[in-house]
Amino acid sequence: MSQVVISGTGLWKPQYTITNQELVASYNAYANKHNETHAAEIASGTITPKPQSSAEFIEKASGIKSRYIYKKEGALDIDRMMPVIPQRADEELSNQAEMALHAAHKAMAAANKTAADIDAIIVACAYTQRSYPAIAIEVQEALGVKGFGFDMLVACSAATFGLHRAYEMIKAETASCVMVINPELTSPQVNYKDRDSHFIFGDVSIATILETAQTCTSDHSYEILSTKAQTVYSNNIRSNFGYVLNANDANPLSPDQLFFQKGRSVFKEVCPMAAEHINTHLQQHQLSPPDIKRWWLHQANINMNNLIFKMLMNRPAEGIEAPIVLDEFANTASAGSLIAFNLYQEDLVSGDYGIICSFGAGYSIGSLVVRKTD
Ligand code: CO8
Repeated sequence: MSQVVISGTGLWKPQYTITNQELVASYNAYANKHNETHAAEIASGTITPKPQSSAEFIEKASGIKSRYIYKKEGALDIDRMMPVIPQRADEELSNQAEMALHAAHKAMAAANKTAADIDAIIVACAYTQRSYPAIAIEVQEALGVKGFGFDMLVACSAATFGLHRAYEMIKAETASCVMVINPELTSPQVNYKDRDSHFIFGDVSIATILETAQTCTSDHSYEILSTKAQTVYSNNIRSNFGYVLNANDANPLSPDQLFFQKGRSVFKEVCPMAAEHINTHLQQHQLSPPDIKRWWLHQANINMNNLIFKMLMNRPAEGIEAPIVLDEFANTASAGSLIAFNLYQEDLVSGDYGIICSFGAGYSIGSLVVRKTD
């Protein structure tokens, strides 16, 4: 059976950023105005005042200093607290297809591939902006790729689960070269009026090309030894937004329809699950944590990554052993581990082992054990 390799990735960052300081200044001004407007209800105890946010808390609790945002206008406006993304006509490229194409072109250049080489496109992310036609088919059309494309949603693990599907398709010989794209447009689901979650997410797009070792011509490629997926149902991270709200007569933009979580519980429950998952996966290849040269872990919280690394290695990570990209990107839903892979892999040498691992909403955990090729 053919060896499957990752032959190239492409990372696209939006042109706009929001620092913690900017975000907190806007939220605090919004909270002050809200509390002044509702002073009487607050005094009578019918509503609770909005608490203040803090840039220091955000950095210490999460490792996040800044985030990219697809459109900045509106996100910091205290009378709106939501980016302005004008609706496009059906004939125009959708926002997510546009984001996907930026990353796709970079991945194709890194892997030395043209549209004619690609058999299938998977768009995998936490949300797609519409149900159909699939964003993947729109991207396929824009690139001129023959074959097929489909979208899949697995929240934080959409990217790794997308890579699993691509790996299996190549192994099954239903495709020989597959591009997985994660256009994570998270900002429209962020509740910028909520102190506990307004800082968590950023927008980004990343694409990864998988193919058989025989066709690979790129400078840096990684054989995928195997993939491993796990899901365990949890209500601790939820997004209730969906089409049935129409029939529920519910407000699709009310806070309980946007992203919300019990962050402490997620932290406590997911860290041991992820550590055990990684250990089990490595054992399948007679490997143990010290054999791993690079850990491209999910990027939700720096303290989670530090804890998981310590659970596996009994020591803190050094240098770029388990790179953190949260400071620049924040949590980019499924894209985080692949951003870390994109930015921190070229220095590895032939035979070095690495692991890509996502963990989060669902709960869902996905991993790939890889080895740098000759
Ligand atoms: N400023 C100041 N204080 C704050 C702030 C703030 N912004 N936010 C919270 N606090 C307060 C709390 O209210 C609390 O106050 P008190 O003690 O009075 O109750 C205090 O600070 C401590 O709060 P926490 O215990 O909640 O703080 P933590 O240290 O746990 O940090 C985190 C909070 C950062 C949320 C942390 O728990 C965490 O990151 N947990 C892991 C979460 C995780 O992995 N989530 C997965 C996210 S889902 C995902 O990755 C993909 C989903 C799909 C994409 C969705 C796109 C929108």
